[in-house]
This record gives sequence, C-alpha cells and structure tokens, in this order.
Amino acid sequence: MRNAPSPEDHLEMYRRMCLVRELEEELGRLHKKGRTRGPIHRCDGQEAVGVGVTAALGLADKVTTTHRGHAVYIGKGMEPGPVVAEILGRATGACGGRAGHMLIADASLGMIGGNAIVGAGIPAATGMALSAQVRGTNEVAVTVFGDGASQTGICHEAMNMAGLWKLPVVFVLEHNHYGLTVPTEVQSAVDDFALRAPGYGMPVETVDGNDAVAVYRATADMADRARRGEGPGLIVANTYRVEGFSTSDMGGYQDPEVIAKWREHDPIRIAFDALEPTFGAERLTEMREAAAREIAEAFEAAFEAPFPTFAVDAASAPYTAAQN
Ligand SMILES: Cc1ncc(C[n+]2csc(CCOP(=O)(O)OP(=O)(O)O)c2C)c(N)n1
Repeated sequence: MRNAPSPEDHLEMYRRMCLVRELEEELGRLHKKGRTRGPIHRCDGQEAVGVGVTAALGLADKVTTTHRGHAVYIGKGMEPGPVVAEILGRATGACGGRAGHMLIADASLGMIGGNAIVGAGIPAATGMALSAQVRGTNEVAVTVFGDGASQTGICHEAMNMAGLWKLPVVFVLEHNHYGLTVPTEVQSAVDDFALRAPGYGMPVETVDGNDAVAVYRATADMADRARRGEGPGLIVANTYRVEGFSTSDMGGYQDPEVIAKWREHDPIRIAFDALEPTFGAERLTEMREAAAREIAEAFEAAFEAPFPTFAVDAASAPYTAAQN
C-alpha cells in the first residue's frame, strides 16, 4: 500500500485521537459546571481529520487550523498539558495564557496556529508555502478549514494563487456539514466541494474523514506531489459535527437520527477495529484509559496554575497607563 501509515504510526494516531476525545468530553462536562472560560468549539467525532492530516507531515511542515483545532494541535505533537492550560487561560499554557482555545500555536512543532477568523488560516498557509518555495526548502504547508470557510473569497483567492504558482500547499476541507447553524445545502451552489479543485488546476481526493488512515494516505499523496514541485492539492474530508457549534449552542437544528448515524461511524472505533487484530483489544483499551488519565492530570495541573499577569500597553491603553 502506497503512503499507508506503519502499524505503529496508526497506533500512535489512535492514541492521539483518544487524547483529543477525552479532552473534548471533559471540556463539555466542565462547561456545564461553568468552569470553562467562554464557548469552546468541540471537535469530537472529527478527530480523524486533524490527527490523520498531521500524522502524514514532518516536523518542519507547517499547519494552520481553525477555531475547532484541538485535534490538529495534539496531532502535530503538542502535549496535552500546555494545550489544556492554554484553553483554561493559564500562564503555563502553550502561549502563556494569551491565546485561548482558538489560537493555540507552537512554532517549534510547525503548529502555526488556530484562527478565530473564518478562512484566515487558508491564505496564511498559502503564504507559508510561498515562503518554502522561495527559500527552496522541502517543506509543505497544510491548512485545515471548514465547509463554511470554503465559501469565503479569501479561500478562492488563495487557491487560485497556489494553483498558478504551483505552491507546496495542501488544502484540507473538513466537511462537517454545518457552518454555525447553517447546513451546507444553503451555503453552497454545489453539493460536491471536489468540483472546486479543477477550477484552480489542482487534483482532489474525497475521503471518509472519520477514517484516519484514509485521511493520512490522501495527505501523504498530496504532500509528496507538493514536495516534487507539482503544486497544491485539495482533500475533501467528509465528517459530521455531532456536537453543537460551540458549548454555548442550544442545538435543535440538526436531525438526531443523522447525529446518531455519524456517532456509530466513530473515528476512534474505526481505528480500534482496524488495529485490534494486530495489537489486541486489551492494549487498545489500556491506551484509551491512559489517555483519560493524562487528560485528567493535565486539567488538574492547569486548574492549579496561575493566570498570567499583563502589563498595560501604553500605546493601546494610554488612559489606563496614565492612571498606573
Ligand atoms: C470572517 C468571519 N466571519 C464570521 C465569523 C463567525 N463564525 C465563527 S465560526 C463560523 C462558521 C464556520 O463554519 P465552518 O468553516 O464550516 O467551520 P465549523 O465551525 O463547521 O468547523 C462563523 C460564521 C468569524 N469568526 N469570522
């Protein structure tokens, strides 16, 4: 099989998906207890996209993600501790508590950041690809974005430029079927987002976004092409948002039967079933339990950590600065 992950790599993808799932579920529970700060955009049920994409990349490759980026953060190698602390706004967070859950970055891992502005990670990654091309490196930039983001003008401008200049960028459209409360059928003139790629001279692959191996393989193929100088590619990863838009979402606009169907098609279960013959159910279950412990410890440590202290910036707050 070309570009398939090794069994060990697949196992590590499973472990990282378990970490993300435990993180998301705990965030859901904590929100109900009023212990999170602001709405959180959960990505549970979509872990295979962020984890599958990033598993196919090298350390020097760059990735940008969205307001729903926890699986990309953990997938690109960030440890749960600094991610959880950042989500809770603590000084021990990956960005010193300044970023919050939507904007986490760690440049040393090529995790260039989530982004609260819908679509803004797309031109940013395209620029990173241009930089790699100009510098003559072998790096690839990847951007994960939603179906809503794919309707923005800046997405189309970036794709056009990437196609024209054969930039080493992989566009990953995480198609979870909703933008806020708006279903895809009322936000796009076409159902099939793969149709967009030929317009920009790009190849496209549509994959089951809940199958981490399928996502990995498509990413590895597109990244290989990009490294060979053959230009960008589009991956349409079909998945579904099984939770609300954010933890503040009252819901009620999605069909419960459709949600139930997608919950059955769970990315962690798909990975478990594929790995079980090689590694055994016991080892996989132990890994899930270890992930739960690791996340619980990360939350415990984060809740004990201090909040950051900020000096007043005189240029942006002259009156407050004058009072101090
Ligand atoms: C430029 C901009 N417009 C609108 C918003 C408000 N907004 C936040 S998320 C979102 C929907 C995004 O949908 P999609 O890209 O499909 O991502 P998903 O939430 O489904 O993962 C909108 C409209 C924003 N943050 N930025």
